Amino acid sequence: MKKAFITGVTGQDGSYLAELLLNKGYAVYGMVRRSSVENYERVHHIRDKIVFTQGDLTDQSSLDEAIKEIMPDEVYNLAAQSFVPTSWNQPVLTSDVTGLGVTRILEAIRKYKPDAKFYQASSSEMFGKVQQIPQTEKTSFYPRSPYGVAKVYGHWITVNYRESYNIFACSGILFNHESPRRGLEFVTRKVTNAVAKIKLGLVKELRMGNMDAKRDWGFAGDYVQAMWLMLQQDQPDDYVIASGEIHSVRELVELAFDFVGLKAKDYVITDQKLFRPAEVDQLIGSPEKARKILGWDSKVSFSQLIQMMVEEDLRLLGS
Ligand code: NDP
Ligand code: GDR
Repeated sequence: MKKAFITGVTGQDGSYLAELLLNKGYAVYGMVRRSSVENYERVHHIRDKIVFTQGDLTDQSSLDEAIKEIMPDEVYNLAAQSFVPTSWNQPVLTSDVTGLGVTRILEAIRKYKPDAKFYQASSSEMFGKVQQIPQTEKTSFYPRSPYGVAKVYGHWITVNYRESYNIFACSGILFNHESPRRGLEFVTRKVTNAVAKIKLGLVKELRMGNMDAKRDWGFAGDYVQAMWLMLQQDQPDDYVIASGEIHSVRELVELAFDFVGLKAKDYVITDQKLFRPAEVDQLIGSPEKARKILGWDSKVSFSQLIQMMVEEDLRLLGS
């Protein structure tokens, strides 16, 4: 039985990836941070099937011990301080967790299980102020937040450990992917949750930041398949994972209100406090390489995704 170790297993992607790997017959080990209240919401339905180990990406010895004890065949590094606005409030923490954390886990692999295959959760935020449209594996990086900068470091240290130590290390450059399990502060979930609350009469307005920003959005359940596929290839490599479609935040908001028969203009207020110090105006990825080599494609469309999220938020709030 293959063993997989997931950091960030309590996060959106960690929960979908754990489900996928369990279905494929893997023994799944997940790293969790100690906190004063338990945080297993996204994995509660598979909690008894995962072996949890305590650790933190800022703590080398916990990573060393985890790798030494588990001796995993595959390691998926999904843990990060992943919310872009927080990276301006906590730039040093973000660099430490999201950037240096990658070196720490690679060091643990190099020392104790060098033949483990490694997946790094890189991000389209590395493209930031885009140098090419659409963005591919060859497009230069120009990050626009401390988060984006930390991810560029994580990407290159992954490439470097592959080249220096021959570790089977892959960097998946994933564009925004969402789901009903998305954190409430990210724009899609913030909008679908607010729309459901407005529909149910629980709140009266939705405060938004920059509605002109454009993103390439897909469904998290599709995107975790690409992570696994990367580690099943003969050679380690880096891949852009994207839908290849671009939509604005405004379109997202209007679509979500349309699904419940309301008009966005009656409820949305623009709030300057929600604008970012430096914005990523537009992102659109080319999934060509992933299509050709991994046989991967984004299946759930933008409109299906938003509908799924609105319906699930209505169901959750209604019950
Ligand atoms: P989430 O924010 O939902 O999950 C982040 C996970 O990291 C949580 O399990 C969190 O634990 C854990 N974590 C945070 N800090 C630490 C730490 N210091 N040590 C150990 N674990 C920690 O992110 P997603 O699931 O959306 O994203 C997964 C990864 O993919 C992240 O690295 C993200 O940056 C990256 N990414 C995400 C994209 C997206 O659109 N979703 C796109 C591209 C990249 P806890 O539950 O305790 O907070
Ligand atoms: P992003 O996602 O920064 O792309 O990072 P987010 O959903 O936070 O923002 C997307 C765009 O929407 C604009 N926006 C708002 N965003 C939020 N959160 N709240 C608002 O009220 C709001 N109004 C407008 C933002 O300005 C931005 O342009 C996500 C994270 O998951 C990262 O970890 C990941 O690496 C990237 O996606 C790819």
